[in-house]
Amino acid sequence: MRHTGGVPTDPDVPAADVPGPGPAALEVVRGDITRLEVDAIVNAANPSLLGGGGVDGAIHRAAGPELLAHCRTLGGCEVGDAKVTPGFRLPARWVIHTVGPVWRGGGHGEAELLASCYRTSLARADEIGARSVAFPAISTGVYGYPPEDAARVAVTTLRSTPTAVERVLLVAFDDRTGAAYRSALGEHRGPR
Ligand code: AR6
Repeated sequence: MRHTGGVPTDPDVPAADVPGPGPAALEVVRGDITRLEVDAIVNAANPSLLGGGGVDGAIHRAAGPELLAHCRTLGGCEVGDAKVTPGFRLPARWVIHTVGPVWRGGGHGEAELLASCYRTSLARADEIGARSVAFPAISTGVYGYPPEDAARVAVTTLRSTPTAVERVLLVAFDDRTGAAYRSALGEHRGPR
């Protein structure tokens, strides 16, 4: 018999408070992903995996040159896929590098490719046994994906993907992204 918080539940009747298959906790945090003490951080990389601007540049700077040396051995990464490296000098033990789609108006499979980034990153996190994972707002910077649309894809995909990851941090580097996540999560903050 299943137990929820010490209360016995009928195994044949799904309890209303049984969470979905996704991570138990989805939290919005403001700031620099490279500072976070989590098991794994996700990088919004490009197909070469050899570094770039935005969060990718920040992660490479903080991790040190060993990261680029390691990435050179990986043979790049397809859009929607993800590959793992150590975190080297980062507080995070691992970096999960994923490649988001470039926004081309929304009619070129962008949403499915972005969802695949979140799903595949969770799968990689499960492979390495990560329990806490921080995501940047993949594709919403240089790649031009509208933050509100991207936040909906992120939240919907994370909530519906079976995983052993317990805690996901959605890292907002700016106010617009933070608001987009709160709205996608169904949270509302005071009159503004
Ligand atoms: N911590 C958290 N989020 C950050 C940080 C940081 N330190 N720095 C930027 N962001 P982007 P993309 C936010 O452009 O759109 C690179 O050159 C940023 O404000 O980093 O997927 C790669 O090599 C935005 O909300 O990634 C690729 O060529 C989000 O991270 C290309 O950019 C994503 O913006 C990928 O573009």
